[in-house]
Amino acid sequence: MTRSYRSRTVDSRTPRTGWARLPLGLWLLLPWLAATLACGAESGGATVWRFAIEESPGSVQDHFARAFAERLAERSGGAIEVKVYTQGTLGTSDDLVEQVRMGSLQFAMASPGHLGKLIPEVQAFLLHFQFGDDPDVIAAALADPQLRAVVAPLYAERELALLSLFSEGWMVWTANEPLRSPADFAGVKIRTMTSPVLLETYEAYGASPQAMPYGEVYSGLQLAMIDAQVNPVFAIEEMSFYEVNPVLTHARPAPFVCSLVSGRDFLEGLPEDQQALIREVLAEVEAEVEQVQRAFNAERLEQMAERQDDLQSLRLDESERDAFRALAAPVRQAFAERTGPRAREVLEAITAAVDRARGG
Ligand code: 6CS
Repeated sequence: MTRSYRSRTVDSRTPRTGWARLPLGLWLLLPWLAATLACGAESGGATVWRFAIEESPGSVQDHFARAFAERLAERSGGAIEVKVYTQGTLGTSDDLVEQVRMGSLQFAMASPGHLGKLIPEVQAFLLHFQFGDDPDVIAAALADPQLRAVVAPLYAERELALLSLFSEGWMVWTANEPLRSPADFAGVKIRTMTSPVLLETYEAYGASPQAMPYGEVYSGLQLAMIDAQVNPVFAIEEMSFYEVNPVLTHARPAPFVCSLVSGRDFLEGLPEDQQALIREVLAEVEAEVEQVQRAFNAERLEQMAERQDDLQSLRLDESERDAFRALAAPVRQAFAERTGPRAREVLEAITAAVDRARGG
């Protein structure tokens, strides 16, 4: 069905005053600039929204953003255009979130793995061994409206609207040696995302974790500034980490959880029909992306094995996982005590969503 959507942006043909005539010119431009930043730009009559992802072309986030863009364009009859900016184009994950908060970017992928400094409570999604092992349960738990209702206000208080929460597959450890036991982690410089709970988790395993942006990980491994890193299989392939870190250990400690955000004021300022269209499209794309991430993670493991002769892929058994599970439990406890009642509320909401997803 094609619908018509009225653009809310200020007409881009607004008379422009030459820069030579500043400061008067700057004053005349300010209302136009403010409206453009808040609502997106306009191109050939279409409203243009900017959507930045943390990953490269061909990634899970890329699929999500492009499916979102295509459906919005189609169902708005071309009135809405979404421009996708891939990894590194507009800065690091932290930069993207700041741009959304400021209104210069309308949508961004914002992984809790990098959001912990801004919203400490969302680090609840990073704790190990809490979702169980069933991908259907994980997907259903992350889609659970009651869980999202607990988490969304934390985003809103930081000028963000939580639009989606989804899994990109199991986190997998890569290194030059197998990481079968906590003893194997002793002194290993493992790169993590920047949320503090991740550092604490790997410290508990005996490692020497280091936080760094995604775009620096390959060179960090290549130059031996770090020894290991952790990411889903599709990312290990797309970022070529396996070339310099060919031993993959599958401990299934946690899914990679991602959130999609927009600016709170941007979203609330949109007409009802546009907000409804966004939500309708997101529901479809989320369901599709769960299948896409499973396919990407399965296929790319095979592709890496074909390309890299020394690739090893090890799956930990339950007793091996138990050793990590035991060390992860106090990290959860400390997080709950230190981060406060709302973090405990998120933890309880995750547990309840997992129970509901299991049919409990
Ligand atoms: O490790 C990271 O920083 C990133 N990993 C993935 C799979 N997505 C986004 C995030 O920035």
